[in-house]
Amino acid sequence: MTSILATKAADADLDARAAFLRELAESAGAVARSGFVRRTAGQIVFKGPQDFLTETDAAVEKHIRTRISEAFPQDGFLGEETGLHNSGENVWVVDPIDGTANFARAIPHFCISIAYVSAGRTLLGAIYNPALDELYFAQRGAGAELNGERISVAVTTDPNTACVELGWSRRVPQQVYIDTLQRLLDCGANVRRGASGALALAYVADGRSDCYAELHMQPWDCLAGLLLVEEAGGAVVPFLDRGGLISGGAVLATAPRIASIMSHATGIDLSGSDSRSTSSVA
Ligand code: LIP
Repeated sequence: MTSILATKAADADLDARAAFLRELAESAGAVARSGFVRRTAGQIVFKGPQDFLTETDAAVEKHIRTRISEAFPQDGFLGEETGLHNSGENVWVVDPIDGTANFARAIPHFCISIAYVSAGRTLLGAIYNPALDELYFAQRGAGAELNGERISVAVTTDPNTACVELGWSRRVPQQVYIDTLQRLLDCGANVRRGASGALALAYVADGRSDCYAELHMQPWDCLAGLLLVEEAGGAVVPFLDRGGLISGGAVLATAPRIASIMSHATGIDLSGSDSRSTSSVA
């Protein structure tokens, strides 16, 4: 009886967090949108070569962190801009503006990415694109959705018809990136880069893209998107099982029928993943 009551209490807690997260993603998006329309070139600060920090990054992360600490004061917080606070079993992992390089140059392709991780598993993920008012949301075991409508990955079987996005950053040697790009092109894939890894993962979840690969991503860039793809029926790397929350790591998230080809072309191993679709990988 106790275990049944405990399970019901855990389910109720997660549902409450899910409702909180949906509203938080949209309120954070309103802060980002107001910063985007107000922005001027002078607001850009470089954290490093090709690494941008805008005033809006800081404002959005402060908004998110404040709301989480008010609602769930015992939870941990890991943000791209302010780092780790109050680590523990339950932690929120946040990229306030993913696609900062786009945001900094007034390109409307950016998002807020928020994941909720408990006991080493991502249970909730939200990716909100304020420019298009598109909210992607996933709860483990309950599917993935875009603006409340269920979504699923593409059914693409032929890499010659595939649209693949390959992420880039200075964290990976340039020749490794170029070699990976060459192997994907040799598969016949159309390869693009949109400079927002989180949005790219969301697009795999709803079938706009067939695969997203990046040789190193930070946890705040990818955890929400990996849950979206998994809940939408895709194959994903076991990012957290490989220590990704601390060190980041390689990311592959793909339509299941081209998963083995994409894994071979990118050199990113999908084994060990508990993605439902991995077993159905061709
Ligand atoms: C982005 C990442 C993406 C990478 C981009 C950029 P940011 O993060 O989400 O994976 O390819 O170059 O690093 O810095 O815009 O939050």
